[in-house]
Amino acid sequence: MERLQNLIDGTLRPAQSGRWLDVHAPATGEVFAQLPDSDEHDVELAVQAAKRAAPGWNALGREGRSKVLLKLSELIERDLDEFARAESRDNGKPLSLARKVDIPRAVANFRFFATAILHFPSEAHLMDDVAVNWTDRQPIGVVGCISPWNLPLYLFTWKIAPALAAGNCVVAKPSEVTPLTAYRMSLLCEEAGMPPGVLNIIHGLGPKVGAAITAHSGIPAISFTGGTRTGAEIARVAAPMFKKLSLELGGKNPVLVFADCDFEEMLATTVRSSFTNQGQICLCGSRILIHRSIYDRFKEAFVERVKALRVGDPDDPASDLGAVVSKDHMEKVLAYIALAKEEGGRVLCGGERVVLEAPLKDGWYIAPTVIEGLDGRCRTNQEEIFGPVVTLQPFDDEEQAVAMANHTPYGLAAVVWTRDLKRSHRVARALQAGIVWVNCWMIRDLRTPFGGMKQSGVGREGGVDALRFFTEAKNVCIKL
Ligand code: TXE
Repeated sequence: MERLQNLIDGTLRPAQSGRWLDVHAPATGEVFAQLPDSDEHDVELAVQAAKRAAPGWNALGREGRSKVLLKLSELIERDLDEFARAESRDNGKPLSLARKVDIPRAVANFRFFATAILHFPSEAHLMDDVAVNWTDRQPIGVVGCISPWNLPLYLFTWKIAPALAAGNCVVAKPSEVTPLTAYRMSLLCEEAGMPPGVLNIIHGLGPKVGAAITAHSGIPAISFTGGTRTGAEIARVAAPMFKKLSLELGGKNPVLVFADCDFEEMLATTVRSSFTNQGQICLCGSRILIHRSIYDRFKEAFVERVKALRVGDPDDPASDLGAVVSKDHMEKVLAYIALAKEEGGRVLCGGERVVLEAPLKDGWYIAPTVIEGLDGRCRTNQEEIFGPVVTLQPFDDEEQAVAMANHTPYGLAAVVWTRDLKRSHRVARALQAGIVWVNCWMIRDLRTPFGGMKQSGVGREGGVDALRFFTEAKNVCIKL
């Protein structure tokens, strides 16, 4: 049984507690590894190491730090297939998806910020002949990065890459549900030339390790991605400590399908935006709003495509969906399907656990599920399910569509399907979302601001937004 280790001060080690937690493979439900059951004592060691390493890492300069991050991206790319297999085994997602999306994006995250830091601008403001102001953007020092289980290495690196590029040292906590690829990456840090203490990875439970990072007075900034409830708990602890916070939380994203859309392109993309990664992407479109004039045509065509999706062995290239990430999560999603039926929803396809042949019969699989007939205000249409479940709702006009789309506590992403250019501008600007895709989904330019509003989060990641989050801006005013 492989035992994953923490990375602290450049060395791999078990938790101080000497205790271990089980790691499960969602495809079979079996335990395949163990991770350290760390706590505040391990976090304290990591913070001390990071503090010691920070001056040297900053002094390395942008070029020096860029070289280390570029090397790390090359090493992950060199071992892409091994990382993809590990990600698929740990998360339950199809191997094909891990190969095509998760790991290439982790490589891109390091590569992007390794070069972005070289062009990270500062500003100057000349006050005629009185004074000149320049903005000094210095690294914060030691920062905390806490990430979720749905896109494990993709989101883990999305945080630590800009933090490191900006000159900070990091105390990072991957999800205890999917620790494997963060651990595999920690094995490459020395080869990448990363000095000890620059990146520290502490494995373990959120309420122990994540909470200790959040509460530690030596970590003045926290970047978190995960559930809205956990985000609120982190904010409750960090706010009175005046910590800088970046919170990327949940979503209940609408897909608005107008009658004039390119139907075939919309249909193919909407199947993807509904069920990619078993619907476990906070950017997935879980509420599909369709103009009444094409509602029946959409319903028939969409349900036919969804029924043809294969739920199967994540290693099988023919599988469109793999397993959901944990037994608890499977039960949560199935409970939401039961709730939808209680609320009067009609299940048009899916709606149940899928039991595969041995050795996968104990794995956590759910059939892609489409539900209609629910009111927009019911819990099923208001709460984040975060699984392979979408609802269909008709609308009669643009104003009603926007009102329905905006009527949830969340505001992360939205998709608009229309050929009408003026409508696309009107609707995109009226939607309460941090990201709006028009006639596409999941096209991502890493320079763009990424994040949500309302209960979907605080702050933005990506591009200069991330580099500004991980630096402190100081205005220096010099008399001429
Ligand atoms: O979240 P959790 P999950 C959302 C997604 C879904 C959820 C799934 O919509 O709702 O996140 O991720 C640690 N103090 N997004 O269930 O439980 C925990 O150990 C500090 C949105 O994992 O919040 C894990 O490492 N840390 C996002 C991490 O927090 C704590 C994209 C997340 O765990 C903690 C991905 C605590 N008290 C998922 N409790 C987006 N907007 O991009 C737990 N943790």
